[in-house]
Amino acid sequence: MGPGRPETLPTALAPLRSGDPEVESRIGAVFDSCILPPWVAPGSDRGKGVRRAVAEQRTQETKSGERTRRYDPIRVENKWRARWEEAQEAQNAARVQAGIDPSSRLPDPQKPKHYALTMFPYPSGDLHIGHWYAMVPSDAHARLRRMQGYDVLFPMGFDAFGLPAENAAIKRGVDPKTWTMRNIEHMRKQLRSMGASFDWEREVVTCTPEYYKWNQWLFVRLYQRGLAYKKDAPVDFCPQCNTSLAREQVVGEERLCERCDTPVIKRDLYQWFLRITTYADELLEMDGLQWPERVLEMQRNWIGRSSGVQFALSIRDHPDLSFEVFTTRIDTVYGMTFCVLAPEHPLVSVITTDVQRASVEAYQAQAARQSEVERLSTARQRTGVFTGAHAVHPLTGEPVPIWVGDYVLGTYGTGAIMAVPAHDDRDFDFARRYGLPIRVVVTPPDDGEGERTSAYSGSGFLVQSGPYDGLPNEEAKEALADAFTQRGIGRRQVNYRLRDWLVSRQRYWGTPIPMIECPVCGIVPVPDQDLPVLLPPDAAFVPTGESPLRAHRGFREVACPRCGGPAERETDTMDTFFDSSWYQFRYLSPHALDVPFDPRAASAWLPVDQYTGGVEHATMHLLYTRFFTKALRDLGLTSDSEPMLRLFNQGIILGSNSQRMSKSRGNVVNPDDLTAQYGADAVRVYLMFIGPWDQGGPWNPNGIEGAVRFLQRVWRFCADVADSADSEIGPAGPAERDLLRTLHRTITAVSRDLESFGFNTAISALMSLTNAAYAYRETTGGGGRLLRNVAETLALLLAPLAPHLAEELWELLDQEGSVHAERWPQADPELCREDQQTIVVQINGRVRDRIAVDSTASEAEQRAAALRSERVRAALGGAEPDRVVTVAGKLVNIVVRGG
Ligand code: ANZ
Ligand code: ZN
Repeated sequence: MGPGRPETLPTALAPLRSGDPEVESRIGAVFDSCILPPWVAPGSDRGKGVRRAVAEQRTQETKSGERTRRYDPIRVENKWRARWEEAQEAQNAARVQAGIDPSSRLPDPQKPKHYALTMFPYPSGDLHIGHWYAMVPSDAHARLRRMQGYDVLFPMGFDAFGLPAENAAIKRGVDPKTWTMRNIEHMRKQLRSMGASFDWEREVVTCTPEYYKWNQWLFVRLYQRGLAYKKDAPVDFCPQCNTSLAREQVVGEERLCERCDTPVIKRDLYQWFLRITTYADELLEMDGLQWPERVLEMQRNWIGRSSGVQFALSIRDHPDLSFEVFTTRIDTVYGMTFCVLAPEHPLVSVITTDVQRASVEAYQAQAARQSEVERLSTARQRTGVFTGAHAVHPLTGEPVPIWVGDYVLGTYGTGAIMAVPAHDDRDFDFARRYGLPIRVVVTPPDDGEGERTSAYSGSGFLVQSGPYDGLPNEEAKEALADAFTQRGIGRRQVNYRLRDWLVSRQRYWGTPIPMIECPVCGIVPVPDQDLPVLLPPDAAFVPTGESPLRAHRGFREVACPRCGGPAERETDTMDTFFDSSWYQFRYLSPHALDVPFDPRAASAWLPVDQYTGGVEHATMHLLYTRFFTKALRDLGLTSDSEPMLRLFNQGIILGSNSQRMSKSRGNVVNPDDLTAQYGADAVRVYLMFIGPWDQGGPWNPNGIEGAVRFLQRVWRFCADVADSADSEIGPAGPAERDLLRTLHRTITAVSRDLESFGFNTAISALMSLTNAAYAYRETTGGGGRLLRNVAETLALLLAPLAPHLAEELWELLDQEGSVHAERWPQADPELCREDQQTIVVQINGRVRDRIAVDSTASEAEQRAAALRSERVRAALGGAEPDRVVTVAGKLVNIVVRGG
């Protein structure tokens, strides 16, 4: 638990009661202890003098019109950003003086650490409103943690390798590096305009040799540990452009090449893989992770562990041939009425009969153009074609027709299935379409008679299953698995959907894979002292079907590090997800020259305490980085097993017409324009006010005006408070107590909401407080010190949300130092409570107790409180009251007959 939480406060204060003289002194004490510096504490003449002087000066300024009565966000924000940067520089300089490298400093041992990480952007050139929506609330949360006393690490960088840079190079003739670096330059400025508290001295840019050298170093370590290997694997390939394509370049259902609209085909290439499957089971352990359940569920599905039985089917007329199938429902084996091979299954061409050959081959060609996702889509019709061949049922010896169908994937299980249409939806559809028999072998809870309109996948008892008839199907599963094992025709098997991670890209703009192939020595990693393998600046991008680096002889031709003979460099580059799999480590010592990261910094700062970013990364990035952390652990580089403890996924911000923002829809909101017009704080507050952060929502052009008005109102209120000389505290009446209660309840609510990313409700609580303060001032016309307390607290509570304005208010209220260096305010639970009133409790007319209840308590609540009283319960001695009479705010009389 972090410091500054209300729970940690002592609660030894007496309840406040109407007319209680205690109230006066209690409120007085609150004012005394309110967040004023000592020199303006009550009774300090010096403070009074200063304050009076300041007030007079302000009045002068106002009279002479020098001081505008409106908040000017642009001027103020520029002023504070400049000051913050100065202060940051000064702090860094001081650290350097003290022998500490600010970019790799360890957490302050006096404070709990908090590593706040938000997904780093791709340097596309322009920060759009979605970036703001991702980063601003993350910044607000990091700022809250700082004020709560944590030593916060909040870095930022650029995920700078990737396809768009290369495409820009091809399209515009700029080289990818120039394009990327120019974009980064621009985006840094935009990020600064947000007023976010990033630790810029820790910035990483993944396309710099300083960074990617360590990609290569890690790649070699993974290779040495057997976690990286090379094998033939299919890629999407455009026969027209003569190049392999990245997934993003294959568009639409028809799977066309993005550039020329030619249907994409699969081609085998010799490529690098990372053995993420080694960690499949460990990746399923998610106990300590405070991540959204849907992300965990997506990861579980992606990993897709399933246990079942794998067994062989022999083929009629091919005595020497057989194929294996994998099933999770061996209990339904008597219901197998056909089986299906994936179109790419090697046996297809061998067993297909001459009559069927033409249609089978046409089907295979068409299937090669589909993606796996499409093949698995439940919306699609399941299609297939008969091979003309038959398998033999392993238990009954009956012939089973063998089909080819693209709903069976070549890459999962054995690439072949036993089809049980009565109990599997996919098989049911298929059987219906092609008129194949459907045999029920597990009885549904109803009688199972009559024609079925869908597969039954629930549990039941076995029928038409020979010796297994009558067994509950779960038992039959075990019995059949045992029988197959004993008879040597099958075995229990666990399968995963997860595949090893294909990291080779036939692309230029990525980290060169640091491997050399020698005709004598085979694959030889580039020795550490030769790292980084630099990306040559002068490579051609003309797509040739191979990696652009292949055409660069100076890069490709190299002496074998082992035997010195002529050898070739690997010319593929790494998937950019490699870069982002460990960037949270590099932030800890971004300029380290001889290690990828300082292990002391890693053990002090990691794991990340709060990660924020889009849910679109649920399976790729978020799974890869978990895998990397485990691999780094096994390489002895870290002691952590998980990279990020808490994860929050923000929603998506839509156009004002509730559609996704896009240039073609004309509903794009440009944050630069908004910031120039309204200031960053207004944009920040509006974005956080739209709705719950995980839900996003449509942009409302009027909403931003509302945010502006709110900030203006807060400023005006604080400016007025600053201008008015402090009046002594008057008699503390109900109005004062109400405002004080609202103030402390607001502290509680805002603290709770900001901690749990409830920014919208936090802001509305601050709006209510502002309204309450205005209303109080209007009705009472006074309350200088109380209003000052409110103003100061408002500045503190607004600091994470509207950091510039809060800073300005803090200065306006004559406070020293930065508001962001202040402690987060703490609510006094006693002041949060309702006023109390005393109620007399009688049993049969005799007074038994006096209890305190909230003055707003209903009669029912008073009655309940009376019945809870220890004394009353003792006097009742377990007897049930016959009747309870309540006089609101005064008396509860309990009537017990015969009592
Ligand atoms: C017979 C059967 C009967 C099946 C039944 C299911 C229900 P999970 O849980 O995802 O592992 N299958 C096996 N290999 C496949 C492949 N390469 N492509 C498509 N489907 C494949 O799914 C395992 C089940 O999916 C297996 O169990 C198999 O169908 C199918 F009432 O076998 B079953
Ligand atoms: Zn060699």
